[in-house]
Amino acid sequence: MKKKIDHTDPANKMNTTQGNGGETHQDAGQEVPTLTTQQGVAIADNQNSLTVGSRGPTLLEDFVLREKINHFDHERIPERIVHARGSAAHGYFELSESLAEYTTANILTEVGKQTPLFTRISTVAGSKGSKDTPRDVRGFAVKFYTDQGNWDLVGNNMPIFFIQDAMKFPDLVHAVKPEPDRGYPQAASAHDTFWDFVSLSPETMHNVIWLMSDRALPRSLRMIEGFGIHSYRLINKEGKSTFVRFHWKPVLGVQSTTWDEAVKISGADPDYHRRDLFESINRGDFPEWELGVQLFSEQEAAQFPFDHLDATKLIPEELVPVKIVGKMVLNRYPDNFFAETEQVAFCPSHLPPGIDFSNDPLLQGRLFSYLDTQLSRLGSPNFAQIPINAPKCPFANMQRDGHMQMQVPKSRVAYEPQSLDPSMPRESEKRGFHSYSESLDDGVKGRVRADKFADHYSQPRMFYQSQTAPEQAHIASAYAFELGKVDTAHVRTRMLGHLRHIDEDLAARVADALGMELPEPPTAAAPIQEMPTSDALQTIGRTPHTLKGRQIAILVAPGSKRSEIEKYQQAAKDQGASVKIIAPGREAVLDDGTRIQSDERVAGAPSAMFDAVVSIIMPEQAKKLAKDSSTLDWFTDAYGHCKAIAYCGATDQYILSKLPIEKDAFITPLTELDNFIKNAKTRLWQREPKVRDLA
Ligand code: HDD
Repeated sequence: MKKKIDHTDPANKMNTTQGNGGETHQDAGQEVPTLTTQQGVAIADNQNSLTVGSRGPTLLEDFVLREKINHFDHERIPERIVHARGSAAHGYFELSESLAEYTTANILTEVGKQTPLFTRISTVAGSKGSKDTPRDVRGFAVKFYTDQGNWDLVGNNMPIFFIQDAMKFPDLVHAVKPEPDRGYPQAASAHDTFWDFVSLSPETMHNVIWLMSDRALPRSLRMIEGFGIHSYRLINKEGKSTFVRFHWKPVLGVQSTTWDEAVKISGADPDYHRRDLFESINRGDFPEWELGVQLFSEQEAAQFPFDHLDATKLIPEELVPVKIVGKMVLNRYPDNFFAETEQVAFCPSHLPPGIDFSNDPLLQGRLFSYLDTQLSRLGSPNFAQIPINAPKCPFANMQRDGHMQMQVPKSRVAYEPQSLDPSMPRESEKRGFHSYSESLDDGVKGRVRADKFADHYSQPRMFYQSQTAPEQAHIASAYAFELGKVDTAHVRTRMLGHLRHIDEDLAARVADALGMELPEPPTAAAPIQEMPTSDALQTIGRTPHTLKGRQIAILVAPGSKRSEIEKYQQAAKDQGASVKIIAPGREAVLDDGTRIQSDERVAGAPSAMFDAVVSIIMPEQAKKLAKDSSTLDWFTDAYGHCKAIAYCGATDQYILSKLPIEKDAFITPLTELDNFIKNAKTRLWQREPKVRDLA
C-alpha cells in the first residue's frame, strides 16, 4: 500500500503564494489558504502522483502533476548578458535643493518631495550565481518612479567606462566573459582574452586602472559611490540646456577590502554583499547616498582639456564641483528576489521631461540596447507591465496585445487621431517630453571619432598619481596579479608598454614583479597632459575614520567572561558598529553559567569578513584553539589585513605569541578598550609592507 502523507503535520505544510487568495480552511486551529492549481482547483494531495496501483505507471491524466512540473521546467529566464549578479532594495529619493533654474523635471525641482525608487547594484562579468567579491566594476542602477514617468539612471561605481563607442561593447564583453572554448574563468578579468583586448584598445586604459584599484573591491554595497557617467542634459522652462553629470555619494563613505580579503571572503561567504545589504536594512541601518550634480554649459565644456562626450573621461570635482541636491534611502529589502530584483528592467532611455540625452556615442548606443535586451530576457514587449517596472503615475497609450498582456483595455478605439471615444488618451504638448532642439551643423555622415577623444593616458595618469602610497602599491600588485595570469607573453609586454605612458614607476614595479623587461611604449595618439591630482579619486584617503556601518567580531568560547563581552559589544554599538559573536560552536556556556548563541562558528567566519576583531577566551579554550588552523588563520589574517585586534591574556599567551605577529599600536590588551575602538575605525596601513610582498 502507498503511504499517505499526513497533511496536518506542520512539517508538510506548503508556503502560500500571493495570488492564491482563494478558499481557506482550518488547519491546526489556524486559517490557511487552500493549495490550488493555477485554475483555482483545490488540490487534495500534493505529495503523490496519480498512478495505477501503488507500484504502477503514472497517468498522463494527472493534471496536477503536469501543471506543477511544467511550470517548474520554465522557472528560469535568461540571465542578464552583463550585470547578471545583483542585489537590490526599495527606497525613496528626497530632494533638498531645487534645480528649477535648470530643469522642469519635478523630481529635481520640488524640495522635500519623496519619490519611490528601486536600486540594483551588481557585478558585471560574473553569472547570476557568482560570488559577490570578485575584482570588478559594480553596476549602480536606480529606477525612480517619478510622477512624470520612470527615470532609470543606469550607472556604475566608477565615473568612466572602458570604451567610447557602443560599437565596441560586444567585443569588450566577449573579451572579459569566460573564454568561449574552455568556459572559464568565471567572474574574472585575469585572463588572456581580456588583456589582449584592452591592450589593443588604449581607450580602455582609464577604466582598467580603476579596475585595478581598490574601488573594484568594495567592503559593502553601502560604501560605494555611483556615477551616471555620461553627460546628460537638464532642460528648463525656457528650453535652455545645461549639461549634467550625476554622482551618488555614500553617507558611510567609500571603503574597500584588500585583494587578499576579497579572495578569502568569496570562499567563506559568496553572498557577502547581498547578506550585508539584507542584514543592514533589516536591522534598520538603512543605506543612504547623497545625489550630487556637476553642472556646466556648452561654453564651459569647450574649455575642458578633454571632450565631455567621451565616456572614458571624468570631470574632476576640482574643475566642476559636485553640488549635493538630495538623498536616496534604501529602506525595504525586496519580498521576492525573482519578481523584483530579477525582473526589474532598466533602460537609460527612460527619462522624464526636463532631462535629456547628450550625444555621447556610448550613451546613444545604450538607448537601443537595453530596451532590446529586455525582450529576450523577459520575453515580451509587455515587460513594462510587470509590477516592479510599471510606472507609479497614470499611464495610457494605444499599444496593444503581445505575449502576457495583463491589461484589459476597454474601448473600440486603439488608434490616434480618433473621434469616437473622448475618454481615450491624447498627446499633450504642455506635459509631454520635448527633445532639446539642438542645431547640428556638422552633418557629414561617417564612421569617425572626434579628435579630442584620442587622449587615452592623461586621465589614468592623473588617477594613479592621485592615490595614496598604499593604494598605488595595491594597483601595482593588481596589475602584477592579473598579468601574471596571462599566458601570452606578447599581451603582457604590450600592457607594460601602456603602463609606461601612465606612470614610469608603476610600469617598473609591475615589470619587476613579473620578472619582465620594460618594452618601448606604444605611440600615443595624442600628447599626454599633466593634469592636477584629485584627492576625490582616492579610496583609502577618503575612507572615514568611523565604526558606523562596520562590523566587529568577538571570539568567545566556553567559560568566556560575559562582562567583558558585553563591555565590548556595548562600546562597538555605541559607535554605530554591528557585532557578531564568533565561537568554536553555535552555543557556549559562559563564566556566569549563562548560554550564549554565536552568530557563526570560527571555522566558517574568517576574520576577513569583519573590520576589527576581539578575543575573549579562557586558558583551557585558548590551548585548544591554538591547535585549530582556522582560529590561527583568524588572527594571522586580521594582522595581515592591518586590522585592530583586542586580545585577552590567554589569547596572547597561547595563540598570538605562536604566530608571526609583531605587536604594534593596533594590537591592544582587553583593558585598552578606548584604544581598540579608536583603532577599529581605520587600518594600520604601515603594517602592510611587513606582511605582504606588494609590487
Ligand atoms: Fe550596460 C546592463 C551599466 C554600457 C548594454 N549596464 C547594465 C546594468 C548596469 C549597466 C548597471 C545592469 C542593470 C540592472 O541592474 O539590471 N552599461 C552600464 C554603464 C555603461 C554601460 C554604466 C557605460 C557608461 N551597456 C553599455 C553599453 C551597452 C550596454 C555600451 C550596449 C551597447 N547593459 C547592456 C545590456 C544590459 C546592461 C546588455 C544587460 C542587462 C540589461 O541591459 O538589462 O543591455
